[in-house]
Amino acid sequence: MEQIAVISDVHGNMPALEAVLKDIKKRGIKRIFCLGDLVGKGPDSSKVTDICREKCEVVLLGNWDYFLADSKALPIFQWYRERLTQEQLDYLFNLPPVYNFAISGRKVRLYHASHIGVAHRVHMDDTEDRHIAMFENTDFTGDDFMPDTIGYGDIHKTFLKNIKGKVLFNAGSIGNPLDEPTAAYVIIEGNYGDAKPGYFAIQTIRLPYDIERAVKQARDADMPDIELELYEEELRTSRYRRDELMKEWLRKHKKKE
Ligand SMILES: [Mn+2]
Repeated sequence: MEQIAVISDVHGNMPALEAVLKDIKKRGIKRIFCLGDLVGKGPDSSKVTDICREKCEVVLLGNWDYFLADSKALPIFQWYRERLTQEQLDYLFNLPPVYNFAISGRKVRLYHASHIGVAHRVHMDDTEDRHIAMFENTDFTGDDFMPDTIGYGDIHKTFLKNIKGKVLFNAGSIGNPLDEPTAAYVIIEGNYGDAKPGYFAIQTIRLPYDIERAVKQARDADMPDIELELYEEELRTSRYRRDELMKEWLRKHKKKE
């Protein structure tokens, strides 16, 4: 039997990633799969990219990894782009979208956001139809595998749901959790690669980490004001306010002009 760590949405937050990697090491877990969104939001996209690349056996494409690789990204995102080398941007842009594997007779599929693509969001409280659709094969997922278990990230909230005999879980977020202000990741246990039914477990881990150190690193990095404000508030409260604060910020800056 083996343990696999499934991590997601690190978003340039080094103190949170360090806390999780320390926990994974302490447990003697050798295999780490990452569901994408290594970059953006926090100040350390470059370091996080290098570390995930080195430590993770699988790294999948997230929406931020994809969008930041675009040279025509919105001006507010250029700050993040400038902190990555062209080689890192190419690496991020070319990450695979999906990873399929067998474990204790289960067929597990991992991706960042959904079966449609990295920018198609499915929430925890969406309808059962929307959840069951996540098991379907599409151009994005390929059609050579029929999953009975789906693991994803993107929404920064952990959950596990049994639905029509299938399992849907979310690994949450390491660097920008939006359910409680602790780093989250998931451990899967079973016989990796084995098509024969056997013991299987999915466990969510929550870890407190030094949020004030993460905030200080963001301040020292001279992030754009609005990004810093969002980052600080989300780390401390785990409340999602990007849409709301963006509107407020745009209003304020229009007045000044
Ligand atoms: Mn994300």
